[in-house]
Amino acid sequence: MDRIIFHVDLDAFFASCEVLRDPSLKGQPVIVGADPKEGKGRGVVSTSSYEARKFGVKSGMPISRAYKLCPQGIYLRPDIRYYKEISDQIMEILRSYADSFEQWGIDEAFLDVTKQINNNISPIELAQKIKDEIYTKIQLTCSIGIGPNKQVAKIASDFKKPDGLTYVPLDKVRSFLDPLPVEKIIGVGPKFKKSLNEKLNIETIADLANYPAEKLNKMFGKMGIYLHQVAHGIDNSPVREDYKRKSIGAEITFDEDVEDFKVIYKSLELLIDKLHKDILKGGFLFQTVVVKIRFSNFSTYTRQKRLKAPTNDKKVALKIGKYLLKEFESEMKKKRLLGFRFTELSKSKFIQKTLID
Ligand code: TTP
Ligand code: MG
Repeated sequence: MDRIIFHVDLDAFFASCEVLRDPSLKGQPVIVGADPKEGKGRGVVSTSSYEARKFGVKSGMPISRAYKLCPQGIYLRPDIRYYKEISDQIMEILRSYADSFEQWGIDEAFLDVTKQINNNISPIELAQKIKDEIYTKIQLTCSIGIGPNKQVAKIASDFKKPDGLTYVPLDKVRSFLDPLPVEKIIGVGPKFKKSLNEKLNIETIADLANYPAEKLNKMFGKMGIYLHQVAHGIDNSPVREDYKRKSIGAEITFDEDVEDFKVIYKSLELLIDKLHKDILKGGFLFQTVVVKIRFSNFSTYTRQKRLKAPTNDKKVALKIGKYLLKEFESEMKKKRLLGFRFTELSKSKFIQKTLID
């Protein structure tokens, strides 16, 4: 069956998050990365705002070079934890639109939306709706590529940036891909590109499509065949969430540092209650639980336990959560923060109703 796949990529993500936190940076050349130390700094540029890109600043470039190109830039160190928080909020919005969902790095995701499209809503309208919701709720822009598979969707999202929307329907795939350089394909890194360019004289995706598949197979094995297919617009890889890397968690920072451990246990119950709803809503099982406790002097401890088998039983979570916190009970210091996390998630094949009840 024909699929409709979206690839969503946030624009200048780290830099846009910084502008979100400090709106006075809007419209300025913001460069996130190592400290430039007035041109003597080591390290590289993580990313930069589109205003900074006009000066030639690029991700991965030495920060000293960026400083030469754009000395008037606003240079900031990365705050990954903050970017991750924003990313989580965006991913939650995206996930709610997808039949299946796959996060790809901190600011990208694939959505299989095949079942969402009908006479009432076209792919472009749905993509616009997603862009609008992200802009209204988070005030960030993204670029969306739409195609019949992941490779085409990903290449399409990069086609027009920032704030782009590119739809490549099935019958336009070949004419869209043909003129693009081969390195646009996911999986063709700088080394691979070099050998395609230099050994085989393959520069564009059309060159790759026209190259005999057997020869590519001989040279690069299965990868050669796969790339040949991609060049013909074929990519059957599914949009599939990597549950193992996913986790559902939250933290409470107390308004006032807490002395009584009973309050800690009560807060644990509240946290687990709330998070467990998301476990059920997503149809997840968990196999590991993690607790985190921070004292008023900021010393922080995490403890985790892996279960013998995956479950979605809330009582088990609570029991283990309390067990893991027990060693801190006799600690006299005041408590500042409590966290809880379900990890090593998997999908339950059927909702285990008895357990939920
Ligand atoms: P990208 O999506 O590649 O870049 P971007 O979001 O900054 O810009 P674009 O509008 O072109 O999508 O990467 C996402 C984030 O990952 C980026 O904001 C910073 C980080 N990153 C690095 O730290 N180093 C790098 O070399 C790259 C490419 C990205
Ligand atoms: Mg991006």
